Amino acid sequence: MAKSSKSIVKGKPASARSMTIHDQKLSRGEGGELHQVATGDVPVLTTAQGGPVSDDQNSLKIGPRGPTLLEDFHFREKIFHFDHERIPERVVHARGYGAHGFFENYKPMSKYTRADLFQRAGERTPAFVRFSTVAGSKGSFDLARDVRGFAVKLYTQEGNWDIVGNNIPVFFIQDAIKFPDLIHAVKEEPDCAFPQAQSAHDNFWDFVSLTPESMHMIMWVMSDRALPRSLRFMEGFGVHTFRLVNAKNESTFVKFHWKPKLGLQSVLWNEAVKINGADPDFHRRDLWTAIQSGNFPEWELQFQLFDQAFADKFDFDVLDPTKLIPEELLPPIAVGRLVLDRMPDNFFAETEQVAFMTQNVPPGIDFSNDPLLQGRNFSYLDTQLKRLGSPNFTHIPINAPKCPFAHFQQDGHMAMRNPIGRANYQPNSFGEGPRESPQRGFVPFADVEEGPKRRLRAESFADHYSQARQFFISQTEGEQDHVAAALTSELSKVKTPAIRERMVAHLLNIHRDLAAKVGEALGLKAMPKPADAAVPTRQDLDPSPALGIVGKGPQRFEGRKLGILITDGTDAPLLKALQAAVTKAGASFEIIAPRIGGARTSDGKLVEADQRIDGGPSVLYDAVALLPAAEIIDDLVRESTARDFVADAFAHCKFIGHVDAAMPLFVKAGIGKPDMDEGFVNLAGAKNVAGFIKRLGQLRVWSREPNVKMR
Ligand code: HDE
Repeated sequence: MAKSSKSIVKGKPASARSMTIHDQKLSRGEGGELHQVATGDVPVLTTAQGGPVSDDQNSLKIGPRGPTLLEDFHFREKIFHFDHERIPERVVHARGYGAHGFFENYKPMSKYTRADLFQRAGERTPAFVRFSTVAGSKGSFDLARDVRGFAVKLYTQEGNWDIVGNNIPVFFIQDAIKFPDLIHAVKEEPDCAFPQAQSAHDNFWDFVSLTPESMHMIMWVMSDRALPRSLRFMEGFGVHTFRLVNAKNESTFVKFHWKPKLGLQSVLWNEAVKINGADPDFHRRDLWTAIQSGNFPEWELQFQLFDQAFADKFDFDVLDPTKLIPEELLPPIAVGRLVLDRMPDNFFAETEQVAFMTQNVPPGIDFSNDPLLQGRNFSYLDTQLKRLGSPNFTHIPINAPKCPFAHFQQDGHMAMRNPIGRANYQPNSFGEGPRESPQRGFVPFADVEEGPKRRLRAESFADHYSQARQFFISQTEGEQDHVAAALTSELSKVKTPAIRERMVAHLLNIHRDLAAKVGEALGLKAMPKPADAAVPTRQDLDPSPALGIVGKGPQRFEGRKLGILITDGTDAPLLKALQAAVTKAGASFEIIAPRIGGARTSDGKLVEADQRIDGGPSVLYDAVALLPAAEIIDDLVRESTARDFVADAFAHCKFIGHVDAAMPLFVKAGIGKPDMDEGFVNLAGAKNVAGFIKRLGQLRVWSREPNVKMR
């Protein structure tokens, strides 16, 4: 083969051709490649063994064109390490994002629990939280219709306590033995390996339509709860019934709730689909930005406390994780607050390697017999060995307790903490090492259990529809429409007609109107018979307003984001007034302009843009303000992304602040004068700006929804 003339090294020696970029001295090698050479205080690059490296641009070769030599230990080590950078992603909840913070206890809870973190008012316990989606892989998008994981690790003085919860208070299944089936069904189908991060396919709906116990959870995942606007605007739930145990060994049942200080908020499905394209990292970027800018998200921990006598009043079983206790019947009490105030230094080291385990409980917290929880207590330890590769995963700083600890466990892969001294066992007669403590140690609550050993589902777990119905009737009309639309859209992706029908048969047991709406939207030729129900649906359960989102809106724009579209010539005083008012409301804004370099406003100053208009569609904002200059508007209406910006904001029921000059853009986006409802606010004048900000607290113009028919 002829030698390419390019491969023959010509040129002057490296030293003759040096340059400086960003204060870094760079020099060119003989082949023209750039070298960054350590000078002054810059550390010298080394191998993992500590050996200084002379050249990190070229592998060792015979002559300039090879072959490469096996002897090149630096190359071999670098590639070897790279080849092993990945660890298995979580089998569920693979995509997640974590943050550090603290839990602050409001008042002593010693009446109910001896757990140390609840004994003193104002005491802070370090915390790490990881939020996640369930079905998608690590690289999937944030706005999947899915349950969100809400896993909290509290580094208490009596060991780590993990509350490994979700943003939905119930679950799909009642017994842990069904978990692999559920997850196989929802994840991508094994032959074609799609769809990614979506339940809208035959396998999932086949499984759930054959599993009536999942119907309550289906109502939740088809509701707006499965499309949170931000991880900061979600509730969290421990799901199972747990126990609190006090110093007298008395037990109280408890359900854990996390309530976001900024209130709940979700996005519409059409919005979610577009956000996933515009910014697949929408949720993690939001959390990162909030924490980095000092707006620390906060949740209140609340307990629903009850005893056996209270539990016995219900037809359902408090051990059944497909049921909840309505907050109106048992108001949760506030216990403390969780604040997230620091992002991890390194995503892999902390968020990826954090190992949550339901069985991590301190003395004073205990389990119930919920069969799902019992199964989880087995699964989480097992999964850590698979993912982190060694029983020493507690040696990784994110998983290590922050209280003193001592045991005789030793050796194994990557052991970092090795026992010192002679006795690595106990009892020993050398007086070495730790000893058990009947007083301080964890003593399981001594519940009395008896009964035949059988594979059985309790009859008290048999009502699968009553709480599903209660959830549905607790939603506003608009939210009910969203549930119907989500079911229609998911089932429309199901290819097997029998599965669609089977689902509608279940819906008939939940709510006839819902079933009728979905049946019609699917184009069913005839309505099926209602599914066989082990227990008839209770029609007498009252709506529980706590289960909705819109009805308990925060009535403030704090923590939300306004998108402000500007052009050259935008009214500078108006822009400044708007920016100041948004900031004062505790919210943020982004400037969107036709060019990323920014726009020159009416005062001749250049205002930098955060987004070019095609990269900052209105789906990324909670509300928008359109401040184009009249001279530019003809150019702007010709840009389809500008028209989409407005059309989407309208269709997604967002508040739209504007100047008169924006009118042609509305017309081009198909929004006529009669469509301009109370969500349109003319911003001319400072008073109007204040009025606009006040209205933004409603978050959306829900009264517009029936007119836009956005499904
Ligand atoms: Fe999980 N779950 N799960 N789960 N789960 C895992 O543990 C499992 C369940 C939840 O951010 C895995 O470390 C079984 C309910 C969260 O790292 C695994 C069953 C709830 C996270 C596992 C359940 C959850 C997980 C995968 C049925 C809400 C992410 C990787 C009995 C109350 C934690 C890992 C994080 C993760 C098993 C059901 C929440 C395989 C067997 C119910 C938030 O161990």
